Amino acid sequence: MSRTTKEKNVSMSSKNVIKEAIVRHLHCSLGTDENKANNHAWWKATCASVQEHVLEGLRKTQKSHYFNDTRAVHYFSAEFLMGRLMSNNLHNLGLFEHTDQALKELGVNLTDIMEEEPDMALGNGGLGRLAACFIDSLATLDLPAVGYGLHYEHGLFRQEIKNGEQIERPDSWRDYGNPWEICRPESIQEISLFGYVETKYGENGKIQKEWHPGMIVKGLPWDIPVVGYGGKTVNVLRLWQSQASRYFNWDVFNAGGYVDAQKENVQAETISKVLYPNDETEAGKELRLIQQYFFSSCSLKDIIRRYKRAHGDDWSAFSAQVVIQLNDTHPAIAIPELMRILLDRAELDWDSAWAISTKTFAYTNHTLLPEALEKWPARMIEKILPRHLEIIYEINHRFMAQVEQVWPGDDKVKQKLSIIEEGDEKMVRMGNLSVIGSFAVNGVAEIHSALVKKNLFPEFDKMWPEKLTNVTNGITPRRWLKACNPKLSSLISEKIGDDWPLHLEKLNELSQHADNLKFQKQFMKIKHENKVDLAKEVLALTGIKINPKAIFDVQIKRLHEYKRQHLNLLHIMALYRRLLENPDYQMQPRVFLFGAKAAPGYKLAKDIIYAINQVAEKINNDKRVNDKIKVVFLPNYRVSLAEKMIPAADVSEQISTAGKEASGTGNMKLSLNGALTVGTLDGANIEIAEEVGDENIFIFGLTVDEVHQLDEKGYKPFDYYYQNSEIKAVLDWLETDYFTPGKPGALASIKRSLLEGGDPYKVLADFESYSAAQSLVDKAYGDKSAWAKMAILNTARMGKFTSDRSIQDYVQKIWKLDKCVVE
Ligand code: 26Q
Repeated sequence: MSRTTKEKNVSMSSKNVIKEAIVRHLHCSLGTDENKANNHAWWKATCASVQEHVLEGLRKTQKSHYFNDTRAVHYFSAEFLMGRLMSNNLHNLGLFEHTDQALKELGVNLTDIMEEEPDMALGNGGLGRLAACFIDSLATLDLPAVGYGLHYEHGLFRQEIKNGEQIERPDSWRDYGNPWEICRPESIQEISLFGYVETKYGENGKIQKEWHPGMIVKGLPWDIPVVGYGGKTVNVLRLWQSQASRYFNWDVFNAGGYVDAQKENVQAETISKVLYPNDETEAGKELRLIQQYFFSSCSLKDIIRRYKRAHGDDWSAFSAQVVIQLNDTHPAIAIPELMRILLDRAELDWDSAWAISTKTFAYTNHTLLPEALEKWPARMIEKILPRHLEIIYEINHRFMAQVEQVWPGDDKVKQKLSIIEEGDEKMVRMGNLSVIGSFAVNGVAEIHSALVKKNLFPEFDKMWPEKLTNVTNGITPRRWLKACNPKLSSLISEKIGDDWPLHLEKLNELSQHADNLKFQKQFMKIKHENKVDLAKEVLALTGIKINPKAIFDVQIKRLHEYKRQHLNLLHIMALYRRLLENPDYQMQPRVFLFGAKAAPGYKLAKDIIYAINQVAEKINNDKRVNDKIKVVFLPNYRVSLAEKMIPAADVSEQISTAGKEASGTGNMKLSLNGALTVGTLDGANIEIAEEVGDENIFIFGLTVDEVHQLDEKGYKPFDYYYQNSEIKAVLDWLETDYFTPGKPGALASIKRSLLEGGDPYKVLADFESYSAAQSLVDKAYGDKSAWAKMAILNTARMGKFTSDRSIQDYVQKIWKLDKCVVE
C-alpha cells in the first residue's frame, strides 16, 4: 500500500471510530438517538467520545510521572479562566478534522454544537487566563505539572446590559454537568478553621503547639484533564469543592441541634460557591481569605500525600521534587501552612522547616497598583487561622533580625519591610510575606519587573539581588490562533508548514511575503471574512448593523480607570463632534467595539459602561454620521467571545497609563491575529513594539518616566481642559442630557473623575497624543497594501509571545524542571 493510501485509510478509520463513538454515547450515555438528539445532546455525546481519548492520555501520563518520580511544578491559582474545552481538546489531540467530518456525515455541524458548551469562567481576566495558557503550554512541553485552584459553583457573573447599564446575573456553568471533569472522592482532604492554639511542653522541654479547630471542612477534588498539543502529555487541573465534613458536627447534632448543624453545613459549602468579581482591588472579606486558605491547604496536603507515597517521612527530597508557583499573593497563605505542617505535624525544627519552605515557593507579582496589593487584618487571620498568625509573627521576627544586620538601627526600613503593617488596625502584607517566603519572585513584563525592583521591592532586591526577576507573559497560539482563526491558520500552514503552533518563531518566515500583493490580498480577504462573521454575531447580539469594510477597532479587557476605556470614549465623542461641525470631515468608516465587565461595586467603571452605551445609542442612530462611526458594546465579554472578536480586529486598543498595566495579554492575542496596536509604552506593549518594529505599531502618550515627572511637578487636569477646546467641549457634553435624554448630568461623574482630585490615570494629559495616533491609523488604513503589510508583519513577529517561551523561561530561571515524555 502506498503511504498516502495508508494515511487515507488510517484517517478514514479514525473518522469512523469517532462516528461510532459519538453514536454509541448518544445511545448508551444519553439515552437518545440520532433522530431525537438536539445540539446539546450531540455536544455531550461528542464530548464523551473525545474524553475517551483524553482519559487514555491521562492514564498513561500519570503512570509515567509516577514511575519516573519526577520533579513537578504545582501552579497555585485562585483563577483558571479555561473558556470552552471542546475545540481546544480536539485540536490538541489532532482530532478536529476527523470529528468535523464524522459529524458532517451524521448531519451535524461541529461549529454549531460547540456553541452549546458554557465557558468555564473561573477567573476574572488576565491573571486567570494566563494560568489557563500556562497549563496548556506545560502539557505541550511534556512538563510534569499540576494546576491547583477552586471549583467555584458560580464563575464570573454573566453580564446583561439593560438600558445601557450593566446588570450582574449568576453564572451557572455546571447546571447541566461538565463533561470534562472527573470527581475524585478517593482524594478528599480535610482542612481546619477557627478555634484556638494550645501550647504544650514536651518531655524534653520542647514547646509543642496544638491547634484545636472550631470547624472542619472537606475538600472534594475535581480533575480537569489538560491535553498538550500533540496529545501525548495529559496533565491535570485539580479544583477543590468545599463540603461539610461528615463527622464534625456530631456534638451539635446529638444535642438536638439539627438546625444548627445544617447551618454549619451551609457555611462549609459556601466556601467554593462564588468567584469574587473584583480584580485589582483588595476586598478584605473573610470568606475570600477562607477560600484562599481552603484551596491552598487542600492542595498542599494533596502534594504531601503524593510525596509521602514515594519518600515516606523523609523530608530531605521535598524541595527537590516539589516547586509551587504562587499566582499572585492569593495563595500566599500556603507559606505559613507548609511551615505549620512541617513544625507541628512533622515536628521539624524551625530552621529545617524554613529551609524546605523557602526552597519550595516562588511568587509571581501581577500588579503595582497599591489598592491591589493584598493585606489582611491580623485580627481576621487570628480568628480564622490562629496558628498561622503565630507563624507569620515568627517569620517576621526572624526576618527583622536579618534586616537589622543589613540596615542597623534603621526603623524606617524595618517598618517598610515588615510583614506586619502597624496602624489603627494591624495588617498582614501578603506581598512581603511572599517575597520573604519564596526563592524567586517575578514580574510579568520587562518594564513591570524593572518597576517591581525599583519601586515596589527595592530593599528586598538589595538584600537578595538574585531573587527578583522577569518572565514576560505569553499566550497559547493553539487557542489564540489555530483554533480561533482557522482560515488564517490554514493560510499560514500553506506558506510555512504546519509546525508553527509548536515553534511560533517560525511565523517570522511570513515576513518575506509581507510585500507580496497576492499574499496581502489572501491575508486581508481572511480578515474580511472574519469581520463578516463578527458582524453577524454583533447583529444577533445587539441588533446593530455594522459594515465589515469599516475599520474594526477593538478594546476588550476588564473595565478599569487605569485601562482608560474612557480615553477611547472621549476620542469617539471628539470624532463625532468633528463630523457634526464639518459634514465633509474625512475619515475612514470605523466601528468601535468594546467588551468589558466592571466589578459590581466599582461605581465609576459601571458609569463608563453606561456612557459607552449611551454615546453608542446616539451616534449609531444619528443620520448625520452617515455610518462613518458605529459604537458597539458587546455584552458578557468572556473567553468564547474573545475568540470571535480577535480574528476580526483591525486595531487593538492598549491604552493604559504608562506604568499601570503589568503586562497585558490581549495585546498579544490581537497582534498575533494581525491587528495593529494603538498603545502606550506600558507593560508588554513595549516588547511588542520592539518585536514588530516602530513602523508597525502606533505608540502614543507619556512614558513611565514622564508620568513620574508629571506627578512630581503636579498634574493639573484643568490646564488641558482650558487649553484644548475639543477636550473642553467633549467633557462639557457629558454634563448635558444630549446622550441621556431627560437625564442631564447622568454622565457627569466621568467628567468629574477626570478634572477633580487630580485623576491618577492622567487621561487628559494623553488625549492629544492619542488623538494624533488615531489620525495616523485613519490615514494608514487608506493605503490597503501598506496596511496589509503591517498586519502581516504583526502576525509574523509575534513568535516571542507564545506561552511556551514563557514556560521555558520559568523552567530555566525558576523551576529547573525536566521533561517527562510519555510513551
Ligand atoms: C484580590 C483580593 C480579593 C478579591 C479579588 C482579588 C483579585 C482578583 C483578581 C485581585 C486581582 C485579580 C486579577 C488581576 C489580574 O488579572 N492582573 C493582570 O494579570 C495579567 C497576567 O499577568 C497581566 O497581563 C495584567 O496586566 C494584569 O492586570
